[in-house]
Amino acid sequence: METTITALATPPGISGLAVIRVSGPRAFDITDKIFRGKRKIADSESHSILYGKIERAGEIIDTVTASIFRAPNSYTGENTVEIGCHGGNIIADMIISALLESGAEPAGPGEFTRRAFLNGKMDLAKVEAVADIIHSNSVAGAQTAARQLAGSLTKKLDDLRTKLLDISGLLELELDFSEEDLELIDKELIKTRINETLDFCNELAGSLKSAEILRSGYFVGIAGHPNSGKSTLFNSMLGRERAIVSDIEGTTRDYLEESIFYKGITIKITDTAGLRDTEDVIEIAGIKFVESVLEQSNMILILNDLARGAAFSEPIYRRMKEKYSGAEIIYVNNKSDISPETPEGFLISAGTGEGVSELKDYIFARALQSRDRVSDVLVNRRQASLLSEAAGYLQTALEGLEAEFENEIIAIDIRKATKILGEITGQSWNEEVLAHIFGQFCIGK
Ligand SMILES: Nc1nc2c(ncn2[C@@H]2O[C@H](COP(=O)(O)OP(=O)(O)OP(=O)(O)O)[C@@H](O)[C@H]2O)c(=O)[nH]1
Ligand SMILES: [Mg+2]
Repeated sequence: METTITALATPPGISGLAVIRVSGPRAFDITDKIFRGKRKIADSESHSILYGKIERAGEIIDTVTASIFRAPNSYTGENTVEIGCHGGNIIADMIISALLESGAEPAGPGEFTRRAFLNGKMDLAKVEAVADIIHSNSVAGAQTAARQLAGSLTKKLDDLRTKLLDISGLLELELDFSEEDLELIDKELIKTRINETLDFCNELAGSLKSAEILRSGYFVGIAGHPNSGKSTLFNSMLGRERAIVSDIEGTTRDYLEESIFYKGITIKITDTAGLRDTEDVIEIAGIKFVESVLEQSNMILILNDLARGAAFSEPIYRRMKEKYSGAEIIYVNNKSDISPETPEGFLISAGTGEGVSELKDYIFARALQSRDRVSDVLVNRRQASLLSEAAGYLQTALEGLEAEFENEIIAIDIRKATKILGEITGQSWNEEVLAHIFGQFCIGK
């Protein structure tokens, strides 16, 4: 971390202001080479703001503010300058070029946050919360990530690790006295403690799906036979003519995805190509797409054309239930306006709009319920898989206790679980893990 890095911290494009970050041991003298103010940055106090001009090859580029943060009291833990300049496509680029000419290096994706982690300013659970806040698609998601950034997950994990370390310590302590045939520890208490941790790990790992809904939204796929009215329903739910509707079978060939943001949650609705046996190569390609869409759906609406009978799409419904067991599959009868039948369940007319708002309300209610499992921690895939792994070791430890294995053996499993929990916050880490985490960041963060 000998280098001094720089990048634009705000999104590129037209804006009132832009912020350029400079961080590293030479942040002050590199910025001083191009900054003209009343004082030098290097001579200024931490957490002060200087007003001045940026000069490059004798030309003034912009009038700016320079916010000064002295190590270790900055985001990265290094000397940092944040240059606030005018927005737009040109000015910030010119200032960054001037900084690069003066000895700074371009920052990689997430490199500021990576430095924050390596300097002990932030643990990995907090780093991941930063990514979540940036990418969050729901109000609740952003709030939960903010709590996580404030340390809620870190604190919980630290508590658990301490508990587990205590247990393995006790088990090993008893080992030292084993010659004397003393029963020093209460095995039942140990079991309870392990069980508590196990429950926590399982619960948190199990909240992954809810967390992903908070993070990216609730995915609803519309599937069914051609002409059942999928595109008509899609348009009706969006409230605008987005997809082409016609009475020709196979009108929709690709899939169309749109978002509705409602009551703080993003619902992503996808209209797909109708499912049928066909020779048309383009349609076959479209039907293949349908599968990839449905695979990631939280809910699948099987839209049935009631004019062809209420049971007409049941074979598709059964197939979907079998194939996508992780999703909620719902049978919806459409075209109520042209059929005298009144079957049970969802009955709508996508054409006239009858019943569509009830269906929409149901989808939102389910989306809200599905996030209930998230309390104050937003787990991601990496954390969930570590939690499951730790749970596996704890389960083995419990079984070992049950079978009255040697303390030594049980303590090994508990130590392994402890180490894995440490990987979540980054007490133990490797380059691969860091590359994976910071790869999801953008440049400038
Ligand atoms: N009467 C009536 N007609 C409808 C209703 N919904 C859709 N239609 C008609 O059914 C035909 C097919 O509608 P689409 O929405 O294109 O059907 P689709 O399921 O998207 O069809 P593909 O894209 O071919 O798979 C069109 O002529 C629509 O106007 C409805 O509720 N009532
Ligand atoms: Mg269609």
